[in-house]
Amino acid sequence: MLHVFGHKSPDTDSICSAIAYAYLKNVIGEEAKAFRLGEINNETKLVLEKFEMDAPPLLESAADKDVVLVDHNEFDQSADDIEQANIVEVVDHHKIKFGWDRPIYFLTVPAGSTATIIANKFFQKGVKMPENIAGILLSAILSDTVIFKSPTTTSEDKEMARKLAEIAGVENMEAWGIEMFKAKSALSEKSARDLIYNDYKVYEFAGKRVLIDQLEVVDGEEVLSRKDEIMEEMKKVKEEEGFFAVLVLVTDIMKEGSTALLVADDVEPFEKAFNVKFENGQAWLEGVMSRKKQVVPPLETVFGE
Ligand SMILES: [Mn+2]
Repeated sequence: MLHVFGHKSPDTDSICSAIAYAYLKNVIGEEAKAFRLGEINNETKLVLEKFEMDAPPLLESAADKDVVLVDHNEFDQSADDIEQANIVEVVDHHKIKFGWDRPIYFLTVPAGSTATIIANKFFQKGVKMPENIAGILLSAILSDTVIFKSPTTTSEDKEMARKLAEIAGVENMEAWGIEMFKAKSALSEKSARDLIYNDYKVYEFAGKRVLIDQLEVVDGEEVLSRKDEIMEEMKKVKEEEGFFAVLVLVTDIMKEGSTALLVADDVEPFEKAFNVKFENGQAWLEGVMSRKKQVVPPLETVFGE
């Protein structure tokens, strides 16, 4: 049986793409089941409730299992024992950072979400899509593209979203998207540590490990009023894990930009990458909505990778 899962600290795209792809695999005669690599966030919870679907179970171990990776291709972001698994396929929309010692299916499309790629597979194969699958795939597209505001958005994302909305009976995509982001922004009850690990990924830039977390919010002030507490915790996380830096992006989807909070051994590469000055560990990054497209590439350039 194929074990289908997205990245750690799962977002809506990772969960919904895994569910939909496992469904498609079963329809075309390959036994498959969706899994998750961490807790479901508030936004994904709302999506699954709305379309009446269960969250996939937590994957205990990937070792010796046949696995399909969706929405990621970096081992750092995958199951801890991913290198003991038998990876048979990858479907992703991130930069390729993958090597394997056997031939596999590897599908990468520079789309705004993995859900766009999975939706397209249904249509290409002529597989009838249930309403709830269309609903969760649509939600994943809205989530990853920040309701089409992110510069990662492609015409294919919009085209797939339109088709999915029709099948799912979602009349106002924008309104549903904002409802989702409001659920995602409900962060007030979270501890500072949970905020840092809310939607984080660990990257390696020229051997330096950097944790980059993103909080997509409808109103940035709510989180930023807790700046001191969050920065204290960022320092602790950095020390405990031996990171070169911990960067928290508070992305304000209405103002269309991000406040960056940074604790680093050296701030200079970050200032250079984003062309800003950090004051008390804080800087405003105008227009920055996408970690993948606007944050990671300039850091890679500066760190010389
Ligand atoms: Mn994604």
